[in-house]
Amino acid sequence: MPRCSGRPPLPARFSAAGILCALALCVTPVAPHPQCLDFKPPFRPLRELQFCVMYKDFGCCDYQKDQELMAKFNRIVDNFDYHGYASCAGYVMELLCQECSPYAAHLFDAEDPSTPLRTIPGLCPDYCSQIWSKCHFAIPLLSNDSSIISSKDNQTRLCQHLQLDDADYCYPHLLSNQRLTKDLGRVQTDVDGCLYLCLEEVANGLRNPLAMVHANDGTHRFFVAEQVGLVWTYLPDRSRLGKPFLNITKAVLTSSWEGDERGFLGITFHPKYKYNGKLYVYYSVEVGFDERIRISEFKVSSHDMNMVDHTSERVLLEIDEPASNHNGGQVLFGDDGYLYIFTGDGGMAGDPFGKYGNSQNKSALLGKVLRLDVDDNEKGPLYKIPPDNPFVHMQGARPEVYAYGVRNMWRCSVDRGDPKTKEGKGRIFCGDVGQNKFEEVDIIEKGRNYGWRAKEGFSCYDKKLCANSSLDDVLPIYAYPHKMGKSVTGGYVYRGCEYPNLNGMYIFGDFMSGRLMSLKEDTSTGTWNYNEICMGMGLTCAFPGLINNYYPYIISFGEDESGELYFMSTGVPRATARSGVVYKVVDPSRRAPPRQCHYDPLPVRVKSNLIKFVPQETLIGVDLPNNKVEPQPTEPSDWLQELIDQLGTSLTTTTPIPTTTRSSRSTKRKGKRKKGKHRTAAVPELHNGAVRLVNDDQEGKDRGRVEIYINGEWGTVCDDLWTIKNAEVVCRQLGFRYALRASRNSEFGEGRGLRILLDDVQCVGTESSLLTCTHAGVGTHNCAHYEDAGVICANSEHVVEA
Ligand SMILES: *[C@@H]1O[C@H](CO)[C@@H](O)[C@H](O)[C@H]1NC(C)=O
Ligand SMILES: *[C@@H]1O[C@H](CO)[C@@H](O)[C@H](O)[C@H]1NC(C)=O
Ligand SMILES: *[C@@H]1O[C@H](CO)[C@@H](O)[C@H](O)[C@H]1NC(C)=O
Ligand SMILES: *[C@@H]1O[C@H](CO)[C@@H](O)[C@H](O)[C@H]1NC(C)=O
Ligand SMILES: *[C@@H]1O[C@H](CO)[C@@H](O)[C@H](O)[C@H]1NC(C)=O
Ligand SMILES: [Ca+2]
Repeated sequence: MPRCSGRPPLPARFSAAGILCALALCVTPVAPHPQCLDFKPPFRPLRELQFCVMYKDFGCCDYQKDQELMAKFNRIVDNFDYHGYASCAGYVMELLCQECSPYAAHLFDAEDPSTPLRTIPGLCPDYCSQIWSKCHFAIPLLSNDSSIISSKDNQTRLCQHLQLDDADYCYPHLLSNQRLTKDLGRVQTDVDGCLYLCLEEVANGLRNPLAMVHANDGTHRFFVAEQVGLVWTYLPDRSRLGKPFLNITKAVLTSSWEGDERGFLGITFHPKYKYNGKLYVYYSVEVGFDERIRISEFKVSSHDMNMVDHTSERVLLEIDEPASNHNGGQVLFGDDGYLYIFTGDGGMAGDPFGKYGNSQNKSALLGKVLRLDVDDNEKGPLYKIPPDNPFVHMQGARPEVYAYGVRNMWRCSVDRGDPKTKEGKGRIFCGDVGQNKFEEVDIIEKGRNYGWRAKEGFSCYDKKLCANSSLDDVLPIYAYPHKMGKSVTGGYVYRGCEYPNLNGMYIFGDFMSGRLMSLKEDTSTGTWNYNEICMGMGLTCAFPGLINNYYPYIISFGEDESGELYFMSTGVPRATARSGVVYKVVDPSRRAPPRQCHYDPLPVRVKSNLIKFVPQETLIGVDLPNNKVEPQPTEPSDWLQELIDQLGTSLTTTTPIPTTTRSSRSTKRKGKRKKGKHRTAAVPELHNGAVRLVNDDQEGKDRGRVEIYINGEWGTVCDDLWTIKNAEVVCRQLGFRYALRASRNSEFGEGRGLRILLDDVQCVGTESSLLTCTHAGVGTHNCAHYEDAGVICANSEHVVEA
């Protein structure tokens, strides 16, 4: 039977679930699927939980949610007499706390959109009968589901309602189910230790995207370079500016043939870019009949922060390229503030130039890591030699040389270091492409020899040079043979905030085999342990927006400003083919606790049109629950939208609202619903801009979270600068005369499951709805649900707050 893994031989796409599985030729094993009610992976709470302590180490509740559950518990048990409390309070607590279970989505049927979200988690029959005998009187306090309440006096019926189809997952059996609890929170693997990760599509339609960089200026923009010589600006919401940041297509030498290694190859921003506007690029050019590589400095335009001043180019360095391959191409700044340049050995095969090749020849700039000081270069030379460059005093050696013996380093990166301890900070990792046997990963150290052409990986290539005792080379931290891949693409040590499991993992790939790989240092021995990376199987990647497949030609890796990891690959490795995609790497087994990874990007002044990002790739090979029910989803993302709609309506418990804007299922997006199901009640037509107040505490209809109806959907308003003027508009719209408070930071709960539709709302106070106030644009936001806005309205100025 074929194995369901993403191993080569090359399919058009890579996926663990694989094409074979999609054709149902092999059975997808059921992988445990921890998932929270907000459809995200579970996490370790930042602050210790007080109530649902069984989920204090790992689960779906942060401190705030835990406090809410405790308050709910207290409200329920207030109704109990002494005996009721003694027999039932423990059960009530257990039932409430299942919202914090790492399997909450499963327990509450959120994963299966063909059934409504449960109000009480799925229970195992034996436990259900205990509950029934000890606390059936409490059922109406726990659920408003009429069919549950009507069966509360009949144990058989009640427990039938509460049971889960999948007996493995029912509460409390799942707690003792080894398969479900083992390694919970760790990256899942297949039997061979291949790590199950997932991806998120971030940008597409790119022509051989070979660098993704950020300016480290607080804007959280990212820039993607195409081999033809274009660099595009993307905003944090992934929309792309219509005009390129840089366009040097005219100067760049490349061609449309597959595998041409020439072109625009590297870009990096000066560490002080925010203050000096400088950036550096590396590209191929033709000068007369010579092919060269050129390293230039540019400056950003003084009147458009999203465009380079194309007249500002200053050429730092040009190096003749004796052949069209092995052009190196990385430029980056080290932690020391110097510019590092990674050249190739000059090309052909076996580094044939000169007596023992370019790489071992310290008088040649090819086959090297160079280091330059480009600061204060307004007057005098464009660069200086850092005084501690290793060969400044060596006769005949080029003083720019920092390390040598490299063949064709393709993609290098600087380790940001452990977020807490800073361990590893400043190390430079590179993938060095091999000749015909081995690919290697190196850590670059000053003055050292990386072996080529004496060695390829750990093995000798030029036997004579290899035997020379003066070689004194640094061995790779990892090398792999050509049956695993034929062209390494160096990656990054993951140091982002969102996926704590990946911290310290060096993630890289292979251009030819499409393999994704990882290395993790065992700090006690200094050795690097290898694990392949697969795409998650079965439901592993079944989270909103995630996919489990990618194009196989892995060209490059990148980090965004906050340190999250991305890679770029294409289906057709030609500088003219628009089939390149940028993917974000995602760990579906665990995320950082909510709020930990929050940042506020600095504003970007946009002077060209914005092109909204439209993802094109989908999750493949996954049999989603509603496929069983009806085989014709109109769009692949249909089930998700349904799920989100459904969760949205059930979470926003219907608060009576003093106008026509009543919460109802008829507010679903048009066309997204399937016929026959979920009959909709007749309600007055909703118009854009209608608002409702949603208040999880049921305190009164004069206060609550503001939810707004726009283009067929309800969403939240999320704004850290929410003002009383805005509140006035909302309150008046709802028939109140005054706004007493503009509440921020989800005082009335988070509108989880709904989209954030408005941000940066600024009203004068007299507008007819929030839509007519200035705002960031429907659906455009840089906030999260914990900033959801609310209001307290009143008909008298003097109402005292409850
Ligand atoms: C059920 O609805 C009532 C009235 O709307 C509300 O007071 C109560 O808190 C709800 N109970 C649950 C368990 O949701
Ligand atoms: C309880 O419910 C079951 C299943 O719906 C039904 O067969 C049974 O007759 C009911 N028992 C009573 C006492 O109503
Ligand atoms: C880039 O510049 C060239 C001229 O040098 C022009 O023909 C081309 O349209 C430009 N491309 C973009 C995307 O602006
Ligand atoms: C080393 O490289 C320099 C510059 O390309 C060249 O002039 C010299 O001949 C080379 N030396 C040897 C020993 O090949
Ligand atoms: C070993 O390498 C050194 C320096 O590159 C060179 O001077 C010497 O001749 C080499 N020895 C042999 C035996 O090749
Ligand atoms: Ca080497």
